[in-house]
Amino acid sequence: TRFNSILARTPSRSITAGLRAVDMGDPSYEGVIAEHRAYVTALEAAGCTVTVLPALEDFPDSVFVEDPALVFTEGAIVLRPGAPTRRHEAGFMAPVLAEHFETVLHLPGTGFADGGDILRTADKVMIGLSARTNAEGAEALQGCLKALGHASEIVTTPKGVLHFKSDCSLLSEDTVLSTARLAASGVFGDLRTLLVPEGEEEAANALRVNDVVLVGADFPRTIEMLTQAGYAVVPLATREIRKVDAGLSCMSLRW
Ligand code: CIR
Repeated sequence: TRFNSILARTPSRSITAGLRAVDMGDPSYEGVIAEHRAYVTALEAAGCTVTVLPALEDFPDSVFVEDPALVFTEGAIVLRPGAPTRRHEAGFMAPVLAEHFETVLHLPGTGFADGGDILRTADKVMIGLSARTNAEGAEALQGCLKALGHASEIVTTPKGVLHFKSDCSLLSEDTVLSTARLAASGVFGDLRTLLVPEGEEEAANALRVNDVVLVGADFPRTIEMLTQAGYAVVPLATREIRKVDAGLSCMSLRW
């Protein structure tokens, strides 16, 4: 799959109050802005047109646009984020999606689903149950995916991992980059898995865009492994966004 279009959102000053499981200190606003700017530049260099939406100060985590929606060339789905402080981000995404897609579906019911829990592979969409995505949300999402023509499968995210995709990313049609703990759960079946070296678990949230793979610059052994395997790696700074449990996939919606 090649991507042409991308949605992103300028980080808000309130990003310093972003959600995190373990407090390693607040991220610096200027630092996050710099990381975001380099990210957008890299996506443009990969051949995509990037629309950068205005910051939403009332929503500290709103820079992470991957979570409130899910997009395909066939249409978009407005999700219902599992974190109470993030729930209204979906309402801000809906009109934006309407400008870009003919078909915009809304997750029915009252369940929760975060985009960070959703991995698209060559033949299906995997939905990871997590503290943010519950069974009701995942099942409702399966209905929306079916309407857009996509088969899906509900799987489990390892305990203590924020999102399914915190621990994996798709590198090509048949290859997944994964942490050892997630791969060990057997969810990937026939897919080839490349494991991130121990101690670099956060590098698993990489982002393949067209001919390049964006990888956190703090993970030299993962960068080396992917380079050896023939991937064109673009290292990007993630020091600040990591303080609020984010990685490279979280900051964009791609189709
Ligand atoms: C959160 O806890 O929701 C944010 N601080 C981080 C979201 C990361 N999103 C993603 O991995 N898709």
